[in-house]
Amino acid sequence: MSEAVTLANCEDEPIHLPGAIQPHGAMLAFNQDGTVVAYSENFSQLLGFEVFENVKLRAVEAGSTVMELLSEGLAANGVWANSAETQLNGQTFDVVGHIHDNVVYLEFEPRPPVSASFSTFAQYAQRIITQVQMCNDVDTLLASVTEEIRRMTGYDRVMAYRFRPDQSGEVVAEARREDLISYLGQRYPASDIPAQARRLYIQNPIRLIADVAYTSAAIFPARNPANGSPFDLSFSTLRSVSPIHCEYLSNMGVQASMSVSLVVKGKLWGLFACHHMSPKTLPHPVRMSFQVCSHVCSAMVERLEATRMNDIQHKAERRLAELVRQVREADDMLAALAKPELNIAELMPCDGAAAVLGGRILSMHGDFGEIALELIAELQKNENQDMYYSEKWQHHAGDVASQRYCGVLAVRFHRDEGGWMLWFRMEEVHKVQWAGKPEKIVAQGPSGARLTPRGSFEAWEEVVRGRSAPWTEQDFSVAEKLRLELLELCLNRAAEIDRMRQ
Ligand code: BLA
Repeated sequence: MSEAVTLANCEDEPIHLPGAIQPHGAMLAFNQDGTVVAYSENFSQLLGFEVFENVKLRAVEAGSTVMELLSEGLAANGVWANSAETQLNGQTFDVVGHIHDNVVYLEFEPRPPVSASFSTFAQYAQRIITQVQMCNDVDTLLASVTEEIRRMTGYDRVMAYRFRPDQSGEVVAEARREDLISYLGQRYPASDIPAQARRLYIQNPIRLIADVAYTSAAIFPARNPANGSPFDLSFSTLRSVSPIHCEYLSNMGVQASMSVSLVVKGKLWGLFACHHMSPKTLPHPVRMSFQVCSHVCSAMVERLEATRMNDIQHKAERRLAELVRQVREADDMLAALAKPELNIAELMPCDGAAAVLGGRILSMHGDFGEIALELIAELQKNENQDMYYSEKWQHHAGDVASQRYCGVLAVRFHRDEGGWMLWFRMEEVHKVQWAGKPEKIVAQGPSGARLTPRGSFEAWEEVVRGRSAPWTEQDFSVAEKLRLELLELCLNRAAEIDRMRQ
């Protein structure tokens, strides 16, 4: 790589072109006629025979299983992935093949000693799938799968990491060795898993890092002679790891990791992230059974989320209809919008609300008189603005406590009499607390404290300070429906009063 990777430029690091692999395996790259175009520098040491650029692999050395796998890849028309198990250099290897950009790659991974047999792993995978199918909500699903993954693989910590709309993330489930601190509930900024890494995890759902303290094995030659470009290792299982991420893991006390992505509707929805405090790999067939589990989990999450969104919408619609009836039947419209049993704050997730009409203000879940006045004075400067929202509304008045309500959604339903409904959300930082005390176990690396869980949490706080959780389409839709109902009601009432006067 031409430029050193730093905290400032890591969004631009081409992590799919590292020019090297992790040295627990070795790699060969072939062109379409089966000649070796490149090999990792540790190949002969690991496999016990030499390969040369521009020369074909020899069956006497590589064995028939590898030759057959290679022939299959060469015969495929551009899209291919398969693997095989073989004995070479006195040990068992998983040979994992794929094609990318007209290059056939074979990766050789020595089988790590495993405590359980493959049939046990298959049973575990089957159990995960059965459990997943019995879960009725996403939280239970993630909690039970993290437990099962830990039992199945023996990683010291397994977390379910869920992305939020701004691409920041949250640890939503965790199974861990008892002596490790918990990261459950912690938030991390989007930059902890930069965009290019997230893209790769959609294409290639399993990422294994065997030992962060490794010295990488370079690919030779560094560029493909056919086109002068570096080899694109997007789909490789051994792809070398970003030094920044290695430093991040080391600072957490982690020496090996594996993540499995959850992809919902084509988007990276979350990850199962596994940590180990010493070097660790998992055999390819076990990773593959994981991949199946992750597909089943993803499909289930998609279904459960769709059902949940539907339920939320139906509930909101039912509440809205009830509230509208309550308002229609009341003489005092404002009081009817703010009744303790059912009021506008119940229509969407919020930390408080206010209804305003004719100079009267009724607050729900707090006292919003002062904020409401300031906000409305601001909004009424614009004659035509009937709806306004912000996640970071800046107060000019009010005490410190009220300034935490930086999320506002405002809807006007009566122009002449200043009729407004206001919903408030608190600053998110205020609602999320860091519970662990990781400073005690964390050493600082060359990039300083930023690449530690604590530093990372603080980076997230920095990004979201003065910002609430975002308002959603669902929130806008409920607010707008109520606005239209109230507009109509106000018009009807005005018409009635007119009729009575005539
Ligand atoms: C990758 N960062 C990752 C991955 C995770 C995280 C899960 C996937 C790879 C893996 O499984 O290890 C982040 N890991 C976390 C978080 C927790 C965790 C948030 O355990 C919380 C408990 N990382 C940074 C910064 C940069 C960065 C500041 O923190 C860059 C400026 C980069 N992270 C980075 C890169 C990758 C990554 C480049 C991809 C690594 C690769 O696949 O080569």
